[in-house]
Amino acid sequence: MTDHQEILRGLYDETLVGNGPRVLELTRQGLETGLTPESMLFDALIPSLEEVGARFERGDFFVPEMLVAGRAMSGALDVLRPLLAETGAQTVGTFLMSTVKGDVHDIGKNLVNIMLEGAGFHVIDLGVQVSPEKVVAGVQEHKPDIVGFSAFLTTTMPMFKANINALQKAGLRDDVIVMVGGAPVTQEYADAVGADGYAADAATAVRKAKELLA
Ligand code: B1M
Repeated sequence: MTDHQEILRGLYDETLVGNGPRVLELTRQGLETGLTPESMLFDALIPSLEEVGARFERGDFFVPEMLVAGRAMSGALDVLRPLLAETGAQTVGTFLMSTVKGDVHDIGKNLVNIMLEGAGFHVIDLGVQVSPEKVVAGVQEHKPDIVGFSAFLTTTMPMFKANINALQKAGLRDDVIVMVGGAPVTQEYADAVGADGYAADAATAVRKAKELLA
């Protein structure tokens, strides 16, 4: 195995067991030896979390294992963030992002934010478990071009509709483009709740956001 393959393998394995310090060390080592942030993300870190999810579904992993794996990934993302978001591009629009009420997952949302920033968007992140009231207040304060909602659980996806209804009630729906996404979300679901756009991953989210603004 080459050094790079060993680092990628290490990143995958150590994320899987939630060894945060080792994941950080390997991320830095990867950068020092010329691995790209994209390769570390898409060839090791994300596949590892997918495996964590698969093990959780099979009953081989429980919430604590998911938690430490998630933390390990977040640590790596902190190191990669400035590199992924490096851009000379001018601001192409303002994006107000949040994970919906009842949902604490934020890694996917953060990755979308990083990619949007890298493409020149000004991103305002309201965080996780964000209520429709906070979304409305955020839109009033920041006047974004696009409002993005992430949901990662089938039980929290209905919050998309609640958020869109709240925007409607506040008279703001026609002022903003609404995008939705997250692991269980589909184009059909996005259409059914009346969102303007959907994307399955961070790179597609950037493409879609630009398309919707054009
Ligand atoms: Co949770 N969890 N979790 N979890 N967790 C999932 C999502 C799950 C799929 C695992 C599984 O069963 N296979 C499952 C959901 C099943 C379902 O409803 N369909 C699940 C469950 C059940 C739960 C709990 C209910 C477990 C429990 O308590 N019994 C609980 C819920 C807590 C809550 O929110 N109220 C829970 C808790 C947790 C932790 C806290 C332990 C931790 C979260 C850590 C964190 O986020 N800070 C965690 C983790 C780590 C996961 C998995 C393993 C990894 C998620 C992740 O970060 N993926 C996950 C399994 C999996 O996804 N395979 C799982 C990597 C990330 C890069 O991908 O999140 O899909 P993803 O984001 C993508 C796209 O979705 C898209 O782009 C992103 C980047 O490419 N995208 C958008 C995201 N937002 C977008 C917005 C857009 C466009 C695209 O436009 C606006």
